[in-house]
Amino acid sequence: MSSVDLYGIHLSPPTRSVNLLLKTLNVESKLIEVDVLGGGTRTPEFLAMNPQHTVPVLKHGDFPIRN
Ligand SMILES: N[C@@H](CCC(=O)N[C@@H](CS)C(=O)NCC(=O)O)C(=O)O
Repeated sequence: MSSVDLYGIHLSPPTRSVNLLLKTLNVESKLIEVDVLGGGTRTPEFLAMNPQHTVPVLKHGDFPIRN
């Protein structure tokens, strides 16, 4: 499997949970820091990826996975 992008922030427990799972499953991933406190989840680009404006979001290619 090619690398996945994890959009999030270390301060976020849900981001850390997903990050731990990726590491446990040996899934190659890159953390893309989102400025959550500065409105980074409310930008048009982020809202297109996750209308619920929350991290974490996993992205594999163009396909976003959010909950
Ligand atoms: N349903 C999500 C919610 C995650 C969540 O609440 N993330 C917070 C940070 S810990 C967030 O992105 N807040 C930004 C916002 O609401 O704009 C989950 O449990 O994974």
